[in-house]
Amino acid sequence: MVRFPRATDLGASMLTVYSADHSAHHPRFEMSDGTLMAAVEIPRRAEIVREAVAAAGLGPIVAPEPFGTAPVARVHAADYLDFLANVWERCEAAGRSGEMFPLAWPVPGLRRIRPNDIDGLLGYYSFDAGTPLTSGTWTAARTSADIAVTAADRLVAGARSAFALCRPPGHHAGRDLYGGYCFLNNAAIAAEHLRANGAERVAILDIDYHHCNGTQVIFEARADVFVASLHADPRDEYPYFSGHADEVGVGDGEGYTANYPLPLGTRVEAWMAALDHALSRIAAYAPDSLVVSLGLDTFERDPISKFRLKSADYPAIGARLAGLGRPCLFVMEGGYAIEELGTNTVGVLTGFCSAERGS
Ligand code: Q9C
Ligand code: ZN
Repeated sequence: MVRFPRATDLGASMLTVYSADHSAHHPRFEMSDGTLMAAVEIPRRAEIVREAVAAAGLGPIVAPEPFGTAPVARVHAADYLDFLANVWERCEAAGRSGEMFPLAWPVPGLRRIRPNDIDGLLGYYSFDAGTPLTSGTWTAARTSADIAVTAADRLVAGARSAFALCRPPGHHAGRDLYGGYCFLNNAAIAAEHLRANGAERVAILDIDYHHCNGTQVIFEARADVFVASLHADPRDEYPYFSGHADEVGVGDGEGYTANYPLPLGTRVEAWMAALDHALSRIAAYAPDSLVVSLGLDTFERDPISKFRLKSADYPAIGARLAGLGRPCLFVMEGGYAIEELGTNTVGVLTGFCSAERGS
């Protein structure tokens, strides 16, 4: 058990935005390894992080404010939002219950024409079969987005940092696609809120174990949001079809996407070297603020991941992020080693706060 200083000893404190609404999304199963397995993206994740934030005295924990549809609609297509809001009603009408999974997709060679049938719609708006959709998914995802916007709004008001305790996570979700346990792209929605409220340039640094295919595709053609990601090599790991080093942006966005695919088994030394490179790119970009997509599935005992970071490594990561000297919004993404998830998350956040005070 690694112990961290209480934030009262740290000097700096950080606001956390949290809501119990996440528990409306409580899948029992997910498709994995060719069968239905116990779901790993479960309510306990957010609760253990909330408990660790409180125990560490990181700072106040506040409820999200309802920001309405506008911030979400800057990122996601209207028909996709409509689908998510109404999908469960459609499922119930079709006599379905529990978890829903898609089984066919309009991949290249097939036609992307919106079907009427519920199973067709699930495939039309998704890119994997591993993401359970449940009766409470829309409520939870919608509040998760409000959490991100509420926390981003604190940066707009002048805060140096804030923590959006989002669940479900968001970084795999595209403009009109769900997948990877993600439905609404909370980090992208937060970045757009910062852009709409005075930030000229925003950088998103994604340190989740998996590549942020959703965040990348949302911003890849733009120069006003720089997206950098450290992740397992897509040749060997989900999401498989995105996150190679030669993906550097498209058109006006060329040069504003940076990918650091790392081998399975990567340890902290190599991971930190990639982080330093990403941070030097971000420093050169000189963003008004930084959004950190904070996944803790880089941890050595994560049940679905294969990096080897240890609990003692996370405060040092927070300190490096503080070294950028920019206001920083932390947005919760993945991390499935439930017992250590609170310790590891709060490790990054207290590491950031300690270094902020020191600077
Ligand atoms: N057998 C996030 O970390 N597939 N998403 C796992 C395991 C999906 C992870 C399969 C992993 C998605 C936000
Ligand atoms: Zn992940």
